[in-house]
Amino acid sequence: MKIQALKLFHFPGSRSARVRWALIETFGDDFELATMKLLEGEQYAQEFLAMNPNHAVPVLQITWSDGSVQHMLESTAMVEWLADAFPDKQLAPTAELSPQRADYLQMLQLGGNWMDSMLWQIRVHRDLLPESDSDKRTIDRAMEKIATEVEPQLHARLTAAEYICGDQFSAADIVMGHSINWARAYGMCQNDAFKAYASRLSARPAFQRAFDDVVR
Ligand SMILES: N[C@@H](CCC(=O)N[C@@H](CS)C(=O)NCC(=O)O)C(=O)O
Repeated sequence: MKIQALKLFHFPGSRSARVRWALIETFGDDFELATMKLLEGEQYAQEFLAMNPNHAVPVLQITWSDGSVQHMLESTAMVEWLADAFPDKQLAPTAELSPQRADYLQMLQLGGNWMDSMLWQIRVHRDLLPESDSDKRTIDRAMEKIATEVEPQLHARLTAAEYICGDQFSAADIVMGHSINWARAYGMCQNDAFKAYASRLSARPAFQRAFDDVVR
């Protein structure tokens, strides 16, 4: 089936920026962007909860050519779906029995799941919970785990090659690049290999457009 229209529910710099980046890399600019007022609680409006009971961005509203409307959730699934749906953009190894495909999915999930869940713990306890509920030990544990267990794996890859799965940019870099930049904002992943990787990613025009609404 063909896509008639796409609308991305978004918040600047958040996980929806991964999807905005992947959309620009694959589909182009012809989609609607709805920026949510998360800090004012707009994600709890009944209309939004009907699309995403998890009250979170991104939501990708897909209007199909037969007029049906679908609401897709989960940023990592969206990035993976777009990369597979636009094979001419060469953002993913073909879905077949190959070491490249296995490695690509591993790194996409390591960034979008394993690392993301630890970064989210840090975000919640550092920035979102009231002081009385926040737990410094949770922050310390997650930071320690990323620094001692995850960073060395990523560092080894980024010193051996330009991108996370070798010398070609892939959708795994969209998810992993976002998580690494997130970790960098918390003071992790600071050395030269990570710095050079972040510069390579931010030189991409699609990256620049995807993050053009982030207030620094
Ligand atoms: N696993 C989800 C997580 C989505 C998520 O937590 N989004 C955050 C922004 S990065 C959000 O909208 N939070 C608002 C809330 O939880 O109320 C995904 O990757 O799409």
